[in-house]
Amino acid sequence: MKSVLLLLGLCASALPARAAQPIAQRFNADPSPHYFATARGGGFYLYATDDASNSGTYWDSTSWRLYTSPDLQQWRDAGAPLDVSVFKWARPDAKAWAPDAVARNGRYYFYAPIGGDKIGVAVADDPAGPFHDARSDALVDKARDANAGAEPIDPQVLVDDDGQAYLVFGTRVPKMVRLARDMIHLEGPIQDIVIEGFPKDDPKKQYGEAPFLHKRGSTYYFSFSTGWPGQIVYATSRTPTGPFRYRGVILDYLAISTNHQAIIEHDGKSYLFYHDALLPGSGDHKRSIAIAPLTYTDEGDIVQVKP
Ligand code: FUB
Repeated sequence: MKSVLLLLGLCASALPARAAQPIAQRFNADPSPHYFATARGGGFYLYATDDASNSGTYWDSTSWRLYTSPDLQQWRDAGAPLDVSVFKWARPDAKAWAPDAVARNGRYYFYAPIGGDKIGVAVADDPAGPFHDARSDALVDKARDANAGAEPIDPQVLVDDDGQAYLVFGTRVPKMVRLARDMIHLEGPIQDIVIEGFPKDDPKKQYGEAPFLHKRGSTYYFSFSTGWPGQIVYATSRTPTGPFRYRGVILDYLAISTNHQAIIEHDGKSYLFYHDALLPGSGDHKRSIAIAPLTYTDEGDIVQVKP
């Protein structure tokens, strides 16, 4: 463990000196990074949309990809821990988009948008799988659940310090719902997330997709993409449910139609994961995940990342 921490210290200072590098030579997108302490030891697990297996004309891959790393620098392609066939209720050609994962109750829960109108939850004893459907139906279903929104995609989960888990998701209108302690049932109604204070002189500052809720100290940070193409921006609140107040830009527009971020903190340092067009042959549907150091001012503002 000590050697992992030492390596992290080294790589955190090394990250700013490098131009943006893809974490793999395989197209991937929509990062969901985590540090998981397993029985085998601790390590980073990065779940992703698998752009390598899509048609190149749409985000129509049907499986997710996993990458692992001891140090955030060297990444190993750990294959496809699951695909949409895990969810028997999903159409076989359902699109597998931006996922998230959470360690809880000694197990690993995987939240998966399926086909643009449902979110499924799978569970495994190991972060590399095998995963199986934790229910026999969707966790969120546009046709079943009130206020699930037009497109319930991009699920992300924050487990707060008091143990309450919050699922955020959605396109164009950000949504939030509490999860039960078993992590596989909704608790209470799905609510719209309110974001106040968007700059009035910029109509493009709005919620698009890629919701991500994280906590630093007693502040809740809600980041998201403003659209297509999108900037990654953020808003903050003193409570997990908001309302959130717009604060600023984390990552400017990239030469790509989507932008999707995740933020993790490890060993006292923060990292922004995002995707960009970084490999030969890149395009809107062939993206690559990269990592950048993320810093905060003394006032808690996020310093804009310039890859
Ligand atoms: O990968 C498909 C979609 O593109 C994701 O669900 C969005 O967040 C955008 O990155």
